[in-house]
Amino acid sequence: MKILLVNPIREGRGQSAVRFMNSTPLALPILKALTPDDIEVKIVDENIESLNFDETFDLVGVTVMLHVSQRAIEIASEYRKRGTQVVFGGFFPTLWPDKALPHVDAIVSGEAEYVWRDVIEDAKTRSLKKIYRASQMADLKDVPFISKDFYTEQESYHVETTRGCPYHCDYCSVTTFYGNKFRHREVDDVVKQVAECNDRFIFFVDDNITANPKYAKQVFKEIAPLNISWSGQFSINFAKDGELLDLAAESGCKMLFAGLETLNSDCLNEVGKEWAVPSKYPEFIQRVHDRNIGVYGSFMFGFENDTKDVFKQTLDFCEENQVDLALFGAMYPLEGSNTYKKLKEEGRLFEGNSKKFNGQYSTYIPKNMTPEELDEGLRWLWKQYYSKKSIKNRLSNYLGNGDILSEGRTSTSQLMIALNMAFKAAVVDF
Ligand code: B12
Ligand code: SF4
Repeated sequence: MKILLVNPIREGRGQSAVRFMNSTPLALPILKALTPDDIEVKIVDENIESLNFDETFDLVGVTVMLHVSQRAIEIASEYRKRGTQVVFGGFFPTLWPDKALPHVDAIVSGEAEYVWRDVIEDAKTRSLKKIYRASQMADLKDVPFISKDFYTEQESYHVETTRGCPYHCDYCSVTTFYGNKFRHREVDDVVKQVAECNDRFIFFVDDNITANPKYAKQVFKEIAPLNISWSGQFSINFAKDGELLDLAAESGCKMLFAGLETLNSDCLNEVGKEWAVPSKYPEFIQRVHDRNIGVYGSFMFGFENDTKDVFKQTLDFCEENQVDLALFGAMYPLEGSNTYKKLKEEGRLFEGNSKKFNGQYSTYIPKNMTPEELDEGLRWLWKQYYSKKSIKNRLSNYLGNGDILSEGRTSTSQLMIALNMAFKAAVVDF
């Protein structure tokens, strides 16, 4: 038997920038590791190589987020025309089964760990069921070990320590997908996985690697001797915990990604993220910087309380506080969220083109600006922020601090400069 696992290409602006961060999604190496050894498995990430539809497979598995769902459906159609069975997994088929099912032989709803082997067995006899759903959430002891051979030279390694998120923001689908139970891997398993990959940069895919500070501290202590460089996502509130930040830095943390979202508390209240406090951001950013860790801030635009001034205000904030790297996105309400329901009721939603649900386009009519103004404001902000002048100002600390010459481990300076350059190159086509 021969299986193909695919990550569909993400189309749209700025794709070249994020290859290093956008390694092949961890779901695909996990599926390969869950597959019995006597079955041949090929992984194709369409962001790096094209699919050859004439190569024959018995089963094709595709990992699908909403914004790549149109491409995933095209891929399914091509393979099914050739008689190949196709299964979708990930957020799109789980949250929108009715949209996925007409195009595939089967979907895996939720996690794969306890059902993937059943899919393979049924595919062998061409008797796939329509939906596979595990009766329980996976015990993270059962998440397989990933050999470093699964990743190519250009990619960072993806490792997970936890699954889920203890919060439930209105626009987000993580808690709907993974439920309210926040799960941890055994620290020893994390250490073993990190040790396997410690010759390369590691990206922890957790939604919030510090969500359980006690556990995170233990992980950081245990991986510190491995001399790695890593980055991960956290919520900025955790910057108040100095010990946590110290241990993160000692364990090789070079950059933390934080969903800062907006500088306006009313906007945060609007989407159920009232626990974030923008007035505290400057102090928190400074505390991260004090440990020589870069801050990658993510901002969203198009809230009900946003006006056209928001773009300039955000630029000023990022420059004043030397936010090292930033992601600027239009809010996109996902089906099932309160935000989606409200906009739909008010007739303000543009549905139909799922490719636009990737944060780079208006997907609804904002309250205090037109959709065109939102798109234009975003474009302006990207170009200003990744201009030579802004990069130089924001990264001036690193340019003179000597850690750029560090050998072995990737240094914070190297990382921040390389990523800013990559983003600068990408915004040319915005
Ligand atoms: C790490 C991460 C990233 C990383 C790395 C992305 C990458 N290429 O791997 C970065 C930061 C670069 C990123 C970028 C983006 N991301 Co992201 N990301 C995540 C995050 C936090 C974890 C993903 C992960 O690796 N989890 C661990 C793996 C093991 O879990 P999993 O993918 O769910 O896979 C399991 C099951 O779903 C299932 N499964 C998955 N695929 C398949 C396929 C088959 C065939 C089968 C059988 C089973 C199966 O089996 C797996 C094992 O149980 C998730 C949130 C989350 N908690 O899931 C968001 C998330 C996936 N991202 C999201 C988004 C929107 C984006 C961006 C568009 C953001 C932006 N505005 O730019 C980009 C797009 C990137 C792209 N290539 O298209 C959304 C997707 C929303 C949706 N409903 O479609 C999520 C859910 C976050 C959210 N807040 O809603 N992301
Ligand atoms: S946006 Fe972030 S903090 Fe909020 S529920 Fe989603 S993953 Fe959790």
